[in-house]
Amino acid sequence: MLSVFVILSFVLSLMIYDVEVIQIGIIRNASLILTSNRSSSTIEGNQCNKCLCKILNIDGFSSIVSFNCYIINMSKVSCDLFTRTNYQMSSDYRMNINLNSTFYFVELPSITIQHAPVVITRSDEYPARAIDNSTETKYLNFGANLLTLTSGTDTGFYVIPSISNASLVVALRFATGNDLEQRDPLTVTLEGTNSTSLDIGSSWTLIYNGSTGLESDPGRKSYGVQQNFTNTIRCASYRFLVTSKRGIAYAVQYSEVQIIGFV
Ligand SMILES: [Ca+2]
Repeated sequence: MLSVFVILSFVLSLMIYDVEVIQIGIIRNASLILTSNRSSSTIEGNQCNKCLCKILNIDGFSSIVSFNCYIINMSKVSCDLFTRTNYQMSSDYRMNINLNSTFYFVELPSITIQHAPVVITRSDEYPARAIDNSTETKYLNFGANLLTLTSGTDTGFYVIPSISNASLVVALRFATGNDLEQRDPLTVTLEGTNSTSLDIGSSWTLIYNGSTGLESDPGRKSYGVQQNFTNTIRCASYRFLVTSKRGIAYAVQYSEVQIIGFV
């Protein structure tokens, strides 16, 4: 039987996770005290990122640049929200040690507030940019959005190849983004499924767990070494998750991913 060796083309599904608010930095176990003009908001939820959601859903609060997030109990946090005006009008800034608070600096994206829900658009570096056959475009994911070695890992995307519903993948190839080699993914998992449920309730089978072929930096907007592997599992859909990256950076990025195999 003649097998056709192809680079699979894809119908993109959707991203797994992406963060639109830029978290510039945090100071743990601390709270900032200003003498005047601060607004406080109590959020029902046990995570400080609920404060970010609250900010983005309040019209007129787009100038907020920092906040304290206090953990009240397991199910409730409280946030003090600070604007640039707060800093300009206050003559007293104090950073207090506070084991129940984390202090956040944030930069909000340009947002468009419609009736509902809030529509947030910031960049065109979404998952489809990893499979548009151009190294001029890239997919970038901040993940937890901290300046660490692991930020952006455990993110990825899933795809439904349009060329076949039972393809056999035997190789992959990654290409780097346009800047910041620290963001290059170094290792990745590739999983497959024949389920039609690709997010909640999905069930994935591991096909490959290893290098992206970018250990040796090929330069910007360039392909790494093709990674060949043995696989006998035919699948309808695939999922990539980045498991490590080259250096300390806010995000993971790559300009192209090719899944190579048989139909
Ligand atoms: Ca691309």
